[in-house]
Amino acid sequence: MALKEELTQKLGGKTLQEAENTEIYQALLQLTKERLQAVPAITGDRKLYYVSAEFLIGKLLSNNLINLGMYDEVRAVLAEAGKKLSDLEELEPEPSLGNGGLGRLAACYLDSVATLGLSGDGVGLNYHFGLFEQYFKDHKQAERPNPWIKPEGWLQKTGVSFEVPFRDFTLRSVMYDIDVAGYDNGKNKLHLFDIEAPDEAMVKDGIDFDKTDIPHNLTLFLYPDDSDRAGRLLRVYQQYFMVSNAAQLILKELAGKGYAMRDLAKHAVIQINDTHPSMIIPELIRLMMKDGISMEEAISIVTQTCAYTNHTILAEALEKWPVDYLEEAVPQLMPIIRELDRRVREKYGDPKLSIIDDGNLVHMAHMDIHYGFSVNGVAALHTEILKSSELKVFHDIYPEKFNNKTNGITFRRWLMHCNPALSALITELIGSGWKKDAGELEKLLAFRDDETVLNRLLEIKQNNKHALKEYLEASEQISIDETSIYDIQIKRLHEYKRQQMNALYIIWKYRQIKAGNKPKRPLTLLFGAKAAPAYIIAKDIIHLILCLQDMIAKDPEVSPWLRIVMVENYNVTKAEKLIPACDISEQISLASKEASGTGNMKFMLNGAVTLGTMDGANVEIHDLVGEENIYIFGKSSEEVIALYEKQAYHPGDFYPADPEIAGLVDFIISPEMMRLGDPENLARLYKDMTHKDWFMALLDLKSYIAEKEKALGEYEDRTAWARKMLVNIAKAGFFSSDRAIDQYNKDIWHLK
Ligand code: F58
Repeated sequence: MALKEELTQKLGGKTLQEAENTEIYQALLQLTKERLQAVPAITGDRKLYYVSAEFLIGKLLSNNLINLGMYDEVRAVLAEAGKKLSDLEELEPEPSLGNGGLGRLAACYLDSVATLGLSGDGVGLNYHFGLFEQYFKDHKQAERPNPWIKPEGWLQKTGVSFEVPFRDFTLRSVMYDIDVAGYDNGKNKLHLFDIEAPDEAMVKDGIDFDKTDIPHNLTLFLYPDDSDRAGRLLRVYQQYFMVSNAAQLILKELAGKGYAMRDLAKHAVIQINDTHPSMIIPELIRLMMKDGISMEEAISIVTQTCAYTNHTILAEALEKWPVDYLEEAVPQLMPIIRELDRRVREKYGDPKLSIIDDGNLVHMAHMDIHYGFSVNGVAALHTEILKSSELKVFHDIYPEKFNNKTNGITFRRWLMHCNPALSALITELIGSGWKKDAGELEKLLAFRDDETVLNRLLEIKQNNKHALKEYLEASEQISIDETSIYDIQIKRLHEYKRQQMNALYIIWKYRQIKAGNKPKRPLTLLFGAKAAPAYIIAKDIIHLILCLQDMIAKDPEVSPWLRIVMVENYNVTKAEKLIPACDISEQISLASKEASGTGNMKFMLNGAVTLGTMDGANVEIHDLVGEENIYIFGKSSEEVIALYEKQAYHPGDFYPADPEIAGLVDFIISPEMMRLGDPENLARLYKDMTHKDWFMALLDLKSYIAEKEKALGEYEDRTAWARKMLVNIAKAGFFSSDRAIDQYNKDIWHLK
């Protein structure tokens, strides 16, 4: 049956013209689910299990339509009836199953695994209220639950269920599945485990709930507040629940295919996404021993099955669980972890390599490295830093385990879906081969001096900027000037990402304008960021930005030239609107601290020019596009690492020593700011930046301001700028997640 007839049938005979958008959305959802069902499952003798605490999958309707090859037809059928797919998309809730880059990476990778026709499923948890929903009140972040699960969504309840034993009780699981269709290929699954009796009603007063009631709270939130012991214990319960289910599922599927447990490493590979799933190592060993396999052999099998991806060099982000937490929640794992540690100590005798340290902390990453066969970083620089400093002692004994897999993004979502006009232009210019082989984007370089093409790029950008303006008007009641330059920083709020340095630029610019130095063109600085609810300084930075936003908006002298917008509840859906509209992409982390970044890749692919440090994948972007197509500033990673080693960075060298910098920092606690904002928050942030500044915002501030001004100036040569855009798009092919997954498969997974 033709698509249009099928839709009208689902509308109970109403025509598309007659039906309400909510009805059409339901009909389309049904239809898409049926089509998904008909897609053949990808099978294989060897299978990948990508285990992750986060899968930031975003809305799925358009993504599925694209991958099923129905997108253009659906849009056409709707358009014929005067309806827009984008209006229907608004009705879909965004799953709240992730926090930042790590979770979005997992989602891009599932898309590419299926697209390459590889057999591989995701395994995670079904958080009912997700991370949290952010809203702003009194210039501050506040949090509420994000109840994203609706009766008619993409989740399918399965009959699969396991028992997960804890010290004081056993929980039974329920497995939900989401289909993951490849682009023009078969399908895999995302398995999300839940507890049997989650009690949503226990959450009150924002995101507060009884953290000790594990049988009813385990799957309520992703990353529940870990500022107290109960919160940290809850995270241990969550992690074990996730990996015990994953391990049992993997062994069940293995047996289902008729293979012996001993053959696990031949038929399965487990990618441990950061350390949250690390307990899968002792859990698998435990389950194998229960089945009669010796510990010796179980350890060997598991070591050949597990591979670990590291996403950070921040010491405080590398998980270490106190032994007594594990004894309290999952005592059955402790004898195994102790034995794993004993073997390491016996063999190497170096306490730096141990799994359990002298303070009785279990280092999850250490366990992964000893008892996995692969350790990968997520960008070239990051992997080098792991090898040469953070994990050097491990690299010395296991050089063969270490490898780099520079991150990637799926172009289906981050170009075809979010920027249809640019996709269409690219296809018109170079054909559609790039959709399957992103390297073909380089063919665009043939148009670098073609004024017509360059002008069309500018025109598409302008239309996207207009669309963002309208979106912000409708969704946040904020009005921006579409003739201004859009400069965007969207990412988790963290001091190392240095949103606070961008805020100091705002203060600098504000004072310039006040002093009569009007820019050539207005500037709009957009932010999107959630702060972890217990991360005080991060929340203070949000407070500073929101105060600046308000102060400038109310200043008739400055507001025609400068606008600050912090979008509320930044998520994948908002990223899809912001990125295609961006002129300047802010990637300004302190060099050596951003493992990779993936937003940087999404921006370049959509024709934004990067303003950044030589950090993470920015280094690779720089090498690909060349000096003249990127704006680089700040100290190098070597310089920064040396400063930390010698403890040679003192904010006092810049504050109060440098009067220009001092003037900007002092503004944070100026009378006008203190009147507008909360003096406690502002004073705390001021004190932190002047006495601690752990991520060295003051160190790079002046070169940052200078480089940003340079970019804003060069923006005025519109043709030259459009050429930069074109080169960035043309060189983005390397950052396709299809390339990344192909490398994972060739070097680590060996599927098919
Ligand atoms: C991110 N990590 C890295 N972690 O920061 C980023 O450079 C990289 O591109 C990305 O992973 C993908 O490799 C990240 O998103 C988290 O969200 C943590 C999860 C656990 C709590 C603390 C934050």
